Amino acid sequence: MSDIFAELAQAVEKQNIAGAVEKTKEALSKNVAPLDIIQKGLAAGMKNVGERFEKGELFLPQIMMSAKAMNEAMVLLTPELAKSSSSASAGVAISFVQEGDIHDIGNRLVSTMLGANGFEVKVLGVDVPNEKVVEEAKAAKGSKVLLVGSALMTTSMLGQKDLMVMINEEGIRSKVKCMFGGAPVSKAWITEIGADGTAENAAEAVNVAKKIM
Ligand code: HCB
Repeated sequence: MSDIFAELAQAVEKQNIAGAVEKTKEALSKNVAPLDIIQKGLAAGMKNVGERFEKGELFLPQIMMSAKAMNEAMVLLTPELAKSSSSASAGVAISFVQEGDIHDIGNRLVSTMLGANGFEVKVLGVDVPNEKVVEEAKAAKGSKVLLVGSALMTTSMLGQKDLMVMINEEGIRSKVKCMFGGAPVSKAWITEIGADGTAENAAEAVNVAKKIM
């Protein structure tokens, strides 16, 4: 079984878009759990890509192709994750990538997983201004609201602090829970900005979301 995970990771690392799709189909046909395909295979490959980018072994065009390979595989996996969807309403999740940031792979994973676990997910997309997040949170009044923000850059992460200030000033802090994530986000940062939680991956994000709601 570990072979298929290594092959999935390798397809992402080698920017093999068709290969990532084929290996995902193969894994699904062998009844490998969709979440394992993502976490043990595709996302593990993406992690290696990030590390090699940091060492200067890979360049931006290659990363874009790896990201495409991962996203194409996710097209197959998203409906599979939705099949196990629970019908209980865990609340409304407003999901977004912070302003100035277009990294959406992780945010999409987290959004998909929350949707498959009873949350009604509203996806705002990438490069989202805080004003838009606050507007959506206010519009969702009456429901339990969870803000699910992602930031992959140390620069865009600062927007999370601004968002916390803004929701306090707008008087909606008591109505929303705030879960932020992304590679630079740490527990210390969450405490510093007064948010409610963070998670290292999509499965943990579901647990944290349920706990803080
Ligand atoms: Co990009 N990039 N990038 N990039 N990129 C990073 C993020 C760097 C860390 C790489 C580096 O230099 N070491 C770096 C940021 C440095 C910094 O600020 N400290 C960086 C940079 C600098 C840039 C550009 C500025 C490069 C340039 O143009 N010179 C540019 C920025 C564009 C912009 O946003 N304005 C850029 C562009 C790109 C792409 C387009 C080539 C591509 C993104 C494609 C896409 O997303 N559609 C890309 C990628 C892929 C990466 C790396 C290699 C991987 C990110 C990724 O997808 N990881 C990344 C390196 C790294 O992260 N170490 C690199 C896989 C996913 C599954 O993990 O962490 O996103 P994740 O999400 C996890 C987890 O964090 C958690 O669960 C997720 C699922 O398991 N989670 C949450 C996420 N959100 C959560 C929210 C919650 O509430 C809870 C949990």
